[in-house]
Amino acid sequence: MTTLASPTLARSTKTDPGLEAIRAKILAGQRLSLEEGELLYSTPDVWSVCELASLVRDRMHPGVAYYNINRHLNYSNVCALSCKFCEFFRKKDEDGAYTRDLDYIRAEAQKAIDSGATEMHIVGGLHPYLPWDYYPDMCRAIREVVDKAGSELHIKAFTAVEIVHLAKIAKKFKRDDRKAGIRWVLQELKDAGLGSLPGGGAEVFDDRVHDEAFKGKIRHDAWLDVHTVAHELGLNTNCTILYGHIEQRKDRLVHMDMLRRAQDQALARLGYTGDPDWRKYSGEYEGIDDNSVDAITLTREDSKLPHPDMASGGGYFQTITPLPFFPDGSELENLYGPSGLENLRTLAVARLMLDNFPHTKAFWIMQTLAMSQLMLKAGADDIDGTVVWYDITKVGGQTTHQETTVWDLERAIREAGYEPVERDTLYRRVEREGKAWRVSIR
Ligand code: V47
Repeated sequence: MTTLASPTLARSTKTDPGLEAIRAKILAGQRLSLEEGELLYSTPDVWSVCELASLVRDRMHPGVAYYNINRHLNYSNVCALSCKFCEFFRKKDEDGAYTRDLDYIRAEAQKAIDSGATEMHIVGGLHPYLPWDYYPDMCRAIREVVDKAGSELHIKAFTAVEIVHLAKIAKKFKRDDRKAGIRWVLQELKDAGLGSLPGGGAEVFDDRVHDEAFKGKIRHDAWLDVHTVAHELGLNTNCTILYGHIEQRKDRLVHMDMLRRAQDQALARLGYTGDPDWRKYSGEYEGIDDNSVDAITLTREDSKLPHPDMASGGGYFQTITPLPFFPDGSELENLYGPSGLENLRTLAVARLMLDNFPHTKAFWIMQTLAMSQLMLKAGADDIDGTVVWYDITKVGGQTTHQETTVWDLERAIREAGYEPVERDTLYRRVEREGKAWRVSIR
């Protein structure tokens, strides 16, 4: 005779008493150690992990969840690299390879404005032949269209990987002073209209995984350098973690750890003060070279979140977006990719470990809108936007046209129990009358 409940299910419905010490630290707004992160991953009590993440998320963003009206644009899928996890890239003369000219980009900017979008999110492959000028020209072309329309459109563009590539093709890259070339590129792009950096290209900050799955791409130190320089220039940035392929859960935790240390530094630069005593309760600390700044957490009820309109301006990480690996069409097609519960857990762990990140995003394109709804109760406060075109992953046989409506985004958020808030790229509330919009400062 078969029993109804499997042992695994029965176990997962129990509350794990081992999480109580972690709960106490979370309630006190204290930083969790890597060992505590490992417990969040190993406990069968995944629902308590989600509940703890939800508690933190609700403290930081009571009652609301964010979305935006945006368009993603991939200017070229031609890439000098051949990352094993990537299904997007093509070689220059391969079938399906494309590179958009500036007229195409102008037309996309016009369509974005016409649809009332507040953001264009632009990334591409590491094109071996496009000249440096193409990139600032692309930003300027968009700005011209926007100015002519008397409108506004935030350009969130170029991953850290592309920025280092641009420093090389602009002949500004020096091995002995990497940051100087990065600074030059970012300043030029900022002057041309770049508003912030997306979080792609981070993958997993681990050398073994790097060498096996995305050899040739920049390592974690260069990725972090790009974001640090962007912060120093007053640009806000975002970050991702690509999980569920050949990495270990421990690698994900180290990745999160490096990100929060980089954010400590960004926040300290903006005048936030940290907790000099955190190492006393955090145990042995590994994973990042620079321990010179104290831990700064933003998860207490009275924590003041960084905001683009504060006196010092921007210059910090806004959002962590965990990206679940999709094997289809990639060189790692033999792998399964993460399960639904692993997606929920990783989102929740990211919310709990990245205690100094204002936002946690469930990117609906990769998580599905249905799963993103659940993630709003597991730590996420943002589900990204209307998107329209997306070429990097095509979940469940989708085409590049992957669009959702404001109605669907708002419905998903409302059903999950939150008030939907339209935000701009910098998380300011948007006030809208049809296609016309402006940001309101709160
Ligand atoms: O960098 C590539 C990932 C990223 C696959 O900053 C894959 O707000 C899963 O970074 N399966 C690009 N993921 C997307 C990205 C992003 C998306 C939404 C919002 C933001 C943000 C950033 O997609 C790449 C890579 O890590 N990726 N191939 C794959 N097969």
